[in-house]
Amino acid sequence: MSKRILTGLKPTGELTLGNYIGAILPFIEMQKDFDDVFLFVADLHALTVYQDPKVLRDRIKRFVAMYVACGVDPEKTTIYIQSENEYIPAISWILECNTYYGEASRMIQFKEKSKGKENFSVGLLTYPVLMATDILFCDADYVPVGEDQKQHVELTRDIAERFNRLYGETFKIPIPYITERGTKIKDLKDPTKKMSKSEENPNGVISMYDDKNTIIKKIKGATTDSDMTIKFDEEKKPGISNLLNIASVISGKSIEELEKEFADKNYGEFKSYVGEVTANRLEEIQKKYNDIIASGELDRILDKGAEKTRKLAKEKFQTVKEKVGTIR
Ligand code: ATP
Ligand code: LTN
Repeated sequence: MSKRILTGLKPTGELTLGNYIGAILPFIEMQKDFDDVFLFVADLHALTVYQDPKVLRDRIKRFVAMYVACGVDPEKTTIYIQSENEYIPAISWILECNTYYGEASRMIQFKEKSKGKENFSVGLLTYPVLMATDILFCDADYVPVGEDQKQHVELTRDIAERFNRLYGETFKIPIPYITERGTKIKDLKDPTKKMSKSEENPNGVISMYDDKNTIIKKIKGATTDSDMTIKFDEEKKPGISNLLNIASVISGKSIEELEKEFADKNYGEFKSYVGEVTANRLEEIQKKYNDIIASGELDRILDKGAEKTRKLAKEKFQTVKEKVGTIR
């Protein structure tokens, strides 16, 4: 029986090399093995923190074009924008009424993003319920996400199980599919934290839109230790280990092969290599990206995705309404 996989990324900043390696590439691999795949732009999730409306509007389309440029096949994958589906927030309200305040407030991401702040939005608290709706409206089987999102998929399972118990079989119980492959890409300037698209210092983050010189310069400037050996050791050598991770994914060589290849080379030579392979890969992707933008194909892809997913969400909304009794 065919299984459905689904994932989304939120447009809170421009896509980074971290998103590419940690989320987009694993998704592309799964695209080969599954024949029913959904990928969307979680723009409603981005609104939980303020976004400049003009920037957000353009960025949503940039995300879609970048998905395709990276290798997501629009003929195979259903690509859509979350906010174009008005049934999603409608279902989400009903699920919110079946979620406990205690469980939502225990989410690690909520605790981290609200810590020390007085005025954060209620949306930051209900964020995982909207995510649950993204997953449940279309009966997704597997949800590929990074380790940080696993707790949200577990909450989704709890909400779905509770709803099914109370109102009868309505939702499929999804399974989180952790895609990290041991590669959490770190910030180049501070290799103890993850490379993040909403990070303010651009020098530690490689954007998917950076040009060749910028990428080479950023990698040259990456923080490394004062030792001289190119060895993978995340604790003692987080900077070099991060560069080894990047180089390994991009070049397709194993970490051990790279360690051998650079055994008697210095950090400068190694950084030049990592900069070169990374810049070449992003240059290829950017060429495709420009072609897609110029082709005018995006609207066709998105219309198709919206039509298919709205139909599914409308049916699920109808079922949910019948189950809870809000129906004439
Ligand atoms: P934000 O800065 O707004 O929190 P982010 O760049 O950290 O955003 P998310 O939108 O939360 O990323 O994540 C999108 C997907 O990319 C998730 O599946 C997440 O696990 C993955 N991801 C994000 N950053 C990295 C990283 N540095 N290395 C590997 N995977 C990552
Ligand atoms: N919360 C996720 C983005 C996201 C998502 C989803 C991922 C929103 N809805 C549904 C998987 C399934 C994030 O921050 N990466």
